[in-house]
Amino acid sequence: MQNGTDQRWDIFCRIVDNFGDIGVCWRLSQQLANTHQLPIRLFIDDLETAKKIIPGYQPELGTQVINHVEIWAWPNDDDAIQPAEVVIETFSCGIPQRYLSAMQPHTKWVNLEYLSAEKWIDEFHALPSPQASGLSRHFFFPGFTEATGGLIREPNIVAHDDAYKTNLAEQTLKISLFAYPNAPIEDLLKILQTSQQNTVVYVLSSSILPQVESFLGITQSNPNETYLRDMLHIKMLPFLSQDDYDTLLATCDINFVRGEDSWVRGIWAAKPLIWQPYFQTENTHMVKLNAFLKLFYTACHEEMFQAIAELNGGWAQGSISTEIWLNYVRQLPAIRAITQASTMALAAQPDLASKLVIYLQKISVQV
Ligand code: TRH
Repeated sequence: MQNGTDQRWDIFCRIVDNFGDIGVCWRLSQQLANTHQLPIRLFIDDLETAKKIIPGYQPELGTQVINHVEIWAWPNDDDAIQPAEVVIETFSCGIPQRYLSAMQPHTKWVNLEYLSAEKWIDEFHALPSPQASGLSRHFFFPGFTEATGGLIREPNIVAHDDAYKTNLAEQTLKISLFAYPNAPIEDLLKILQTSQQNTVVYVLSSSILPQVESFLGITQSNPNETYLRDMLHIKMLPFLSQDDYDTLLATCDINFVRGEDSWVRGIWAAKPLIWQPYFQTENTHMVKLNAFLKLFYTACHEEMFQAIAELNGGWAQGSISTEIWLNYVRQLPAIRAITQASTMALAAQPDLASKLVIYLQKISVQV
C-alpha cells in the first residue's frame, strides 16, 4: 500500500435528515480512498438518500465499489462483519452492536464531530474517551484553526475553481440559494425584485420550494424552468451532483449556503457567502454563526463587518430588510476580496483527511 499501512478503514454514516451526513461522508471516503490510497468501506443506513449523492449508486445491487470506495448497507445483527483496524463513526451515529462487540482493544475508533468555529473546539479536538468496554473512542473535531482537525478539501480545490470565476463587472448579479425554510426567503426575493439590478437566483432543489412558489404566486414550479419577475430571474434547479453544485458556487457572486457541507463548499468557492446554520434550541446556532463570522471576517473594518453580520444574522433569524441587503451589496467587491483572502489562508492549512490520517498514525503509537 502506497501510504505504508495495511490498515483497513470502516466509516459509519447514519443519515439523520437532509444530505449533510452523507455529503460529508462521501467526500471524505473518496479522499481517503483516492488521495491516501486507503481501503475504505462506507456503511450507510438510508440507501435511497445516498443514491442522490453518490453518482451511479444502485442499492438494489448490494455492496458495490464506486470511485474506489466499497459501499455497504448498514449491518444488522445477523451480519458477522470483521471490524477494520480503523473505525470512523460520524456525528455520533453509533456503531452497530454486533460490530462493536467484535472490535478489539487495538481497534482505533474515532468519532468525527460536527464542524464549528467555536474556540472550545481547539481544546476538545483529539481527546480520547475511554469506554467501559476497554476500548477508547477518540473525538476528532473539524475546524478552522491549526489546533483542530481542519476542513474537508480536495487538493488544489481553490486553484481548480479559479477556472470558473466570473467577473464582478458583469451587470447581472448571480446568486445561489440553498437554505432551510425558516430563512426569510420571500423577503429576499421581494427585495431582489425591486432592487433595480438584473439578478439571477439559482434555487437549489430543497425544502424552500413552497416559499419560492408562494413568492411567484404559483402552486408548483418546474425544475429547470426560469421565472421572471421584473429584473429578477428565478431559475429552478434539479438536484445537482456534488461536482455540479461546487461549480455553481464558483460561478455565482453570492452564495446562500447552509448546514455543514455546503457551508464548507461555499468557503472554497471563495465568493461572498451567507451561511444559515442548522437551527438549534437555546440559540446555539447563533453562537455558531457568530463564532464563524468573528473568525472568518477578522480582517474586516467595522462597517463592513456590521454589514456582513447583519445580513448573516438576519438570514439565520428569519428577518432581513432592504437596507440590510443594499448595505451588503454596496460593499460586495470589498467583501469578495476579504472572502478570498480568508479562503486562501484556510486553504494553506492541512486538510481534514490528511490530518485524520496523521492522527490515526499517532494513535497507533499509544496502543
Ligand atoms: O443537507 P444539510 O442541511 O445537512 C445538514 C447538516 O449537515 C447539519 O449539520 C446536520 O445536522 C443535518 O444535515 C442533519 O446541508 P449540508 O450540510 O450543506 O449538506 C447538503 C449536501 O447536499 C452537500 O453535500 C451538497 C449536496 N447537494 C448536492 O449535491 N446537490 C444539490 O442540488 C443540493 C441542493 C445539495
